[in-house]
Amino acid sequence: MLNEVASAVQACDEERVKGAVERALQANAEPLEVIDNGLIAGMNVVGKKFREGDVFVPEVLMAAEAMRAGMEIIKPKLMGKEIPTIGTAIVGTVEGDLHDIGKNLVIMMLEIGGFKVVDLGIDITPDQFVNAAKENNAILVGMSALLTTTMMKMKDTIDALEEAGVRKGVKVIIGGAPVSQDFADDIGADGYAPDAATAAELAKNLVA
Ligand code: B1M
Repeated sequence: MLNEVASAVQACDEERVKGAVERALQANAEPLEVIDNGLIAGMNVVGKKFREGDVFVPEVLMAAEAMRAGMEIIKPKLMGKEIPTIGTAIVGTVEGDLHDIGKNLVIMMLEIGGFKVVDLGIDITPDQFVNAAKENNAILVGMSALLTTTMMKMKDTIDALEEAGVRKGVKVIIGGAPVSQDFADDIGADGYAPDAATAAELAKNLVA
């Protein structure tokens, strides 16, 4: 059943994804399982084909849209009961980077975990992170990067937070395919998470 979700994402077929997700949930599949083993699994295949030059940007965007449509159905199932707000997190994709699918998953999991989340969007400069942290009185800054060419912007942002005198008041977490725990340690982030669910757990532990 989750294969059908994954294959519908690969086919870039939004309606088929919606139907397959609904059927999986009706059959009592765990929402997180549908995300990981259905939607993300499908996207990973598209990613591999993209890397190998078998599909191109338009197909990847259509697959991403199909995945998003599936996420919209799953989100309310994960939200469940009202959770008191832990505090505000600001989350964005770093400067020069337009990838937002992983970031959006992280935001969803942080919201489910009890954070109020301000989604800064994509291509966010260090100054924009700093201003948003101040304006929102944030306790957590989350940065996503998918490109080896943009990951150093995470360090620039941490430096900018430091220079603006807000670094001590926030915890900084990072994630995205090219980054790692070692990289997080090197640039002075408070934590790294390999996936969205782990990011929410890490964030909760850091601000506890
Ligand atoms: Co791009 N792209 N892309 N792309 N793209 C990659 C990243 C790439 C690995 C594909 C490849 O060729 N091998 C490659 C990067 C190579 C590198 O730097 N090492 C690449 C490239 C090169 C490019 C362009 C330069 C292509 C070009 O134009 N020639 C260009 C760059 C544009 C830019 O950003 N300036 C580009 C463009 C695009 C699209 C616009 C077509 C599209 C993005 C659409 C969108 O996001 N709205 C796209 C996509 C979709 C991908 C792939 C295929 C899939 C990424 C994705 O969404 N995965 C990707 C290949 C791949 O990763 N297999 C690829 C699903 C998502 C759920 O996973 O984002 O990893 P991910 O998020 C995970 C974890 O990483 C983690 O949690 C999520 C899962 O739970 N996580 C965090 C993410 N952020 C986190 C933050 C946290 C914690 C965890 O804390 C805050």
